[in-house]
Amino acid sequence: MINRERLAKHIEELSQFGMQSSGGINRFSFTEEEAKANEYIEKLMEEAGLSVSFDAVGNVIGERQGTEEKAPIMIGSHIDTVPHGGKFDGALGVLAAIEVAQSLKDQGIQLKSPLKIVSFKDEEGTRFGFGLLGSRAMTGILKEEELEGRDDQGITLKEAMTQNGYDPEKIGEAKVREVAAYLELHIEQGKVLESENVPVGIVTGIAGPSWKEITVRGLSEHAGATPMPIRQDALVAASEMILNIEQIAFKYKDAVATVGKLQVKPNGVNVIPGEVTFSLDVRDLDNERCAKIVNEISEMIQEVSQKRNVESEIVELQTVSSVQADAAMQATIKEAVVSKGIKPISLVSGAGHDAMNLARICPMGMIFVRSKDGISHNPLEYSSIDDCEIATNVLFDTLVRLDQS
Ligand code: HGY
Ligand code: MN
Ligand code: MN
Ligand code: MN
Repeated sequence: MINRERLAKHIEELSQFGMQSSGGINRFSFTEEEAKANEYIEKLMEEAGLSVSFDAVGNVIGERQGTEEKAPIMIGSHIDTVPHGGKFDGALGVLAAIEVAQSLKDQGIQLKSPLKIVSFKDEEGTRFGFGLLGSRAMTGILKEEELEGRDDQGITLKEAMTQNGYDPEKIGEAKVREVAAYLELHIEQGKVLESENVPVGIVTGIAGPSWKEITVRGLSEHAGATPMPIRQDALVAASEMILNIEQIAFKYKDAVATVGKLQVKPNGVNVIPGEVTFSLDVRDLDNERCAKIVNEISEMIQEVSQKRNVESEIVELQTVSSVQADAAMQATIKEAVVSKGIKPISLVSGAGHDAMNLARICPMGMIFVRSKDGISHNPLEYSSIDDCEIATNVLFDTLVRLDQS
């Protein structure tokens, strides 16, 4: 069994790194707040008897030997956040993994398999336009040219890495040789477990995000002296596009599409917007349907541009394939859930996770923890310590079962 008071204390302590007066957390990759949070995680990992290292992109890795020389079982998640994020997204998964290691140590339990606990770098992609940096590097799909992504201050990921002592040319060294299995505990960030009245769930698959950046270029002119019929208003054009994006997404039952960021230039009260840049996030568990939706949106953007005499450019940020969780892993998690007397509920993850990348190199399984009101990416994000304790015990139990299988 795990120690719920210790877990609760660590959730509170970690949440203080990047905490804003609004109650939201800003803890972005390669920032001071994140560096301090990583030091805190490093300390907890060492207390839990793990030998800790930082790899070539800044993943924090805690390792524990097994009694047998074999591929490690990996448990991971992330501690970086979205802007004004909550206390649990990613953080709970990392702290639960450390709590499992600490409990193994406290109880003197030796596993056959080596154990690797990972706090992945930049899962959210808040700063540089694409996410899952750490798990992409660890699974060998991160390319050096991808480090050109810029944050809102114009700093590239490459520059941020260098400023923090990492060599962008060495990202290939982060690639892991082999992993026996990957497990991730994460908050659900949706309403299914709450509606089923269960504290934990078994993830069947993860819908991969497709991100684009759209720039609409019109003509900045005088707001008072330019008659309506001759305007090339980039913001009105973008607004029509964004409403159409919503309508296109509604056409596909399980798809979602979101415009989360928007910048207007020159952003003056008395200036007709000449240029607007906005983000697009499209998700559907079916990869083909996701591509079809993105295509339909791209065609619509060109049609609206023509009609409104503006130019539009669509830049690819990231497209992550949707993945299925390994059937045997799902079955093992289900055994652990049932052994605790809990109704086994299986569900899809609409949110993306590092597990999507690990699923390409080894069997992957995810354990979901109930989210109050399904809220996430919001300071109101909350999972009860009861549910966190139950889920962490399911994680512990699943690890021991995997090790014995
Ligand atoms: O965007 C996501 O789905 C995750 O929060 N990174
Ligand atoms: Mn402690
Ligand atoms: Mn998130
Ligand atoms: Mn997350």
